[in-house]
Amino acid sequence: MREDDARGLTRRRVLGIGGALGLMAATGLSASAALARRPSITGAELRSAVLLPPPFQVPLPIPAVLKPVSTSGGADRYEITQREVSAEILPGVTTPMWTYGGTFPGPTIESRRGRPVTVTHRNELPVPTVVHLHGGRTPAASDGYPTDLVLPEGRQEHAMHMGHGSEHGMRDPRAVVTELTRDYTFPLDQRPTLLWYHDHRMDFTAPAIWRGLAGLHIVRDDAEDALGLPAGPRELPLMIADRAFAADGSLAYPALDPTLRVRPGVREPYLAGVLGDVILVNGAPWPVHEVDAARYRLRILNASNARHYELEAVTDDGRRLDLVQIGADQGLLAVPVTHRLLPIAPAERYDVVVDFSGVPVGSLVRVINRLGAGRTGDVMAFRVARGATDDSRIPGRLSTDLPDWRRSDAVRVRDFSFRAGQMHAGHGWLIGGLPFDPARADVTARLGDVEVWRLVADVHHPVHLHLVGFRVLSRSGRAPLAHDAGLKDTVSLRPGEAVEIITRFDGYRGRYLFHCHNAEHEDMGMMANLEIV
Ligand SMILES: [Cu+2]
Repeated sequence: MREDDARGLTRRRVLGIGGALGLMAATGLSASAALARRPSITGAELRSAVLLPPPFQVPLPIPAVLKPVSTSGGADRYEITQREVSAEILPGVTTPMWTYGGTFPGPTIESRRGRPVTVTHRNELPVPTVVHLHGGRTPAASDGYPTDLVLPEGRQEHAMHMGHGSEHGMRDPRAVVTELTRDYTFPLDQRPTLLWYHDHRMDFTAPAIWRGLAGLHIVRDDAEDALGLPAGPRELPLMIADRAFAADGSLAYPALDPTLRVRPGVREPYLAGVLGDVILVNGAPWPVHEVDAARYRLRILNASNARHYELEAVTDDGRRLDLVQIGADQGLLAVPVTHRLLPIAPAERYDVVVDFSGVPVGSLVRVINRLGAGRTGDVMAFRVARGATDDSRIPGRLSTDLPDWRRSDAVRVRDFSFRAGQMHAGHGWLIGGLPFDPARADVTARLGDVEVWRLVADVHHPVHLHLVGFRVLSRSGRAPLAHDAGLKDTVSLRPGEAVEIITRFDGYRGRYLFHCHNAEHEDMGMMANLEIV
């Protein structure tokens, strides 16, 4: 495809709020009619001002596994310093980034189910930070509530003046603010799965993640280890994230306040979400990885702010390899589900086995993005380097502990709309017609209660609940999709869609959140309180 064609395609397919919403408003289209013409992407794409490398040249980095500073007393203790570094993301280009421990992605933490972990985060960045372990079953004090700031050293007095919350002026009397360091404690009493940690600061989550504040956290247990799934070098974490680069090599981002301190939000036309034109996997642009002709377990996370992908694995001769899904956001499925095309929204994870054994040695398997155009249509590639023996397996039965909540178990049904609207006299993204306010009680749920939630969207909204996993019951009155299987913590609402989920609020009491994980939407109001009592 010529570059000109690719751009034209991008323009036609990328509709933000000026697209889908305008379409519905201006033409009086019903939601179902809009659904039929729904845009494949919500957001607008930034274009890099540096020369981009050809695809499949840079080796896939595997984030280092962090060593604990202590393992005594039945718990593991880690230390991570949040600091600015100069990274080389594009070959020969220097990019200042905000990192966990000096790398993007940050170091991976490997944990065992039920073995508590304490991570001491030290903030050496120029702004306050908040760490949230996405998908963690975490006591509220360590869940990274957006106003529970860790201030840079010497900023305590300043924050007091501004009212213990965001410097944007939203006051939160319950905020617990610390200076320089904070201990986050994770019991990890939960199903084994791929979690990720990232910044969650009030009003500025999107640009902070964009600058590099994201890392992986894997939880394992004996039952999963015993399944015989591909392991060791044949298990690969893949953190997919799009970025764009300015002429000086820095990450481009259309922040209204480039210091990320006072005024949140992004410029037009990026209000519906910021998309980059470079696809990174584990922090490398369109990387390539040499594999054996054997099964691999790919633990895929979409860490993009707003970009959705539809992933396919395609061989040189145009054959599509099966993507055998074994796990979802919250761990193993009951039985494997085979996909050819796997949609993945921001913050979702899929645990997938791909078999390279039938692929000729020396050839390439490309992972492509069916929602992309031009360069964003490629993600990464595997080069099958050698024949190999393979004693891994995919058991027909993967787990037997998935919750099977039924509608009749639910004590309550709640409805929430996720729509564009007015906020502070400007553009916002609202849940139930309201922008986020830390001081407002949105949902109060009793510990142990089962509830059904009905979530309705205008454009794409990947909706995430903290603390609990849930199951997808229906999509617009129909059965869930194949990739909705298992236990989720993020569900991708598509334009005009109504999705029902069911969950049980268990684990811990306290103040939690639910929000859209389009990070720009989240910063522009699309978040609400979930109080467990
Ligand atoms: Cu959203």
